[in-house]
Amino acid sequence: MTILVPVLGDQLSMNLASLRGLDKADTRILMMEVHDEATYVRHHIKKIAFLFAAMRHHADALREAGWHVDYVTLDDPDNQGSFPGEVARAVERHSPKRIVVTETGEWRVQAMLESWADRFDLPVEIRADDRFVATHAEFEAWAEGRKQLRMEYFYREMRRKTGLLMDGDKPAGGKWNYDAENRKPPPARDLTIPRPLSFAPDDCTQDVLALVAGRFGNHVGRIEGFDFAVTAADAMRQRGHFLRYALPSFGDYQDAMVTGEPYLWHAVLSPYLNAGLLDPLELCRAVEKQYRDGRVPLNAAEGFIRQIIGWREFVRGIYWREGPDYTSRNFLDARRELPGFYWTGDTDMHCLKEAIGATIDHAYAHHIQRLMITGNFALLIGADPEQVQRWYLEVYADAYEWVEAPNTLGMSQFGDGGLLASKPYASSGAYIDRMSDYCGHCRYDVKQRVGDDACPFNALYWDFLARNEPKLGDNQRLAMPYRNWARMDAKAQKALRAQATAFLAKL
Ligand code: FAD
Ligand code: DLZ
Ligand code: SF4
Repeated sequence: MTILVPVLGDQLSMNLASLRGLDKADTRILMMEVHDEATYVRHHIKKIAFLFAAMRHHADALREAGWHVDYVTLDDPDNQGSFPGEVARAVERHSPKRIVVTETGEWRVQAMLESWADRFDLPVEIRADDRFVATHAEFEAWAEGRKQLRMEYFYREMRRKTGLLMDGDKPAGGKWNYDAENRKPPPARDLTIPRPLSFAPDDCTQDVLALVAGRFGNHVGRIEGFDFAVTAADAMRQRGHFLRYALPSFGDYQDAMVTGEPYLWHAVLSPYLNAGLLDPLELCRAVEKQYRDGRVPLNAAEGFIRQIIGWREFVRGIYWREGPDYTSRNFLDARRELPGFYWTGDTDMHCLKEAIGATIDHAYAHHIQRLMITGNFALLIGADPEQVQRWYLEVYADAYEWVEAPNTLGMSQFGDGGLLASKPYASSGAYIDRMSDYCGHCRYDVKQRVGDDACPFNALYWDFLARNEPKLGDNQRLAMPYRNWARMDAKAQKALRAQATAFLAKL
């Protein structure tokens, strides 16, 4: 009697929980390219291509390992276009005695899985996704009773749990966090900046590119230049490349931004981690080894490991703890439409042009571009966080709601009122100028606050603080900017607010 195991697009791991312990002869794996998943938000065309190509290669790898796989392509004339529709067809084909599946990365899809037992009148076993370090129960136990949830304390628990960068019960080097060493200004653009590997599409990937270009040509981005890794082996090559060439300076330049350099010393591994081609804990162990072998400094290794077992695990914990309504929270009551240039890059603000341009070209932008350029601007203009959140889900190849929503709605837009971040990540042009070379290439003057040539971020920043004072005025971490605002004379305040109002009216 057959067991049916649906494997979703972000479950491309050979060691997936739902496959463990099953007899290959009795198991039918179901993988499906479905229209609903490709369009519930209009995903970047390269994101869809990456996922379908990676899914097809993964199906081959599973077959080579002896599994029976039913693979439904998007252009199969019988394709029902949805997970439930395709599971229904597979149930018809195989009359399974039960369904086994790994929990998903989104409340929307989780609700589908939970409805299948009734719908198909079959036992459905939903297994925990153990590709993460913390279980839901562990996160709950840690969060329970705390007034504030702060990543740093959770991260220390994860260091203890995994033993990563631990010397006995003490953190390696004596400190938990070396971020103070990680804020170097941008280096000059030069040939020592590593570039991620580029992978030429094989025949299977070429088929996907043609299919996706034909069906989703009206989605953001272009299919040309597609060079993602789509197999676990190639993802491992990019991992090795990162460890060797980029990791040593990862910490130093983590917050830097340079014109024409979309990747800098970042790993460019998130699409592979999130789809399941790479294992996060194994990656962290490899990073630690680089440090222990004396090949990378501690600030780089610690900074990187914190992103994975700290931030990545922390945002996942928040997403599942907070429930399906998390994505509709709007603490600041922000209602503005996200400007159209988020989909075209057509703006004269150079920083936004760079960040959005990279996003459209590569379905990638590094963290500080996402947070301090596109996120910061959306926050300052009062864009509707739900719209902002959908944009991020659409445009990045690594975006799945469990990781994207807390980062966008929580960290970047303060939509959850400070659950995830202790203050809004709002800044004027001065921060962007300090951490990038963007302002030198811009038609605006970052030093000016009012006038035709003034950097828009400046007036928008003060206007943001002034307009949200009833909600943010007592935030201790904003005490200094609010004091500076209060010290400004009424005429200067009025001029800044008028400048912001005029800019917003033209958006
Ligand atoms: P690196 O900078 O090299 O970092 C290494 C790894 O650490 C990443 O691959 C990622 O797995 C992990 N990581 C780093 N920061 C975070 C974080 N804040 N949350 C979770 N994991 C983190 N990351 C996603 O994976 N998917 C998203 O949809 C996503 N949306 C974001 C939206 C906003 C508004 C912001 C500010 C950040 C978002 N991030 C998201 C986090 C981060 O920007 C990306 O993980 C990172 O840019 C991926 O590129 P990289 O692999 O080169 O990362
Ligand atoms: C993102 C995505 C897309 C674009 N297409 C598919 C698909 O056709 N088939 C599939 O199994 N998964 C796809 N995915 C990933 C799912 O949306 C993802 O599994 C859920 O959002 C849960 O994280
Ligand atoms: Fe961005 Fe202002 Fe700098 Fe121009 S001057 S790049 S708009 S921060």
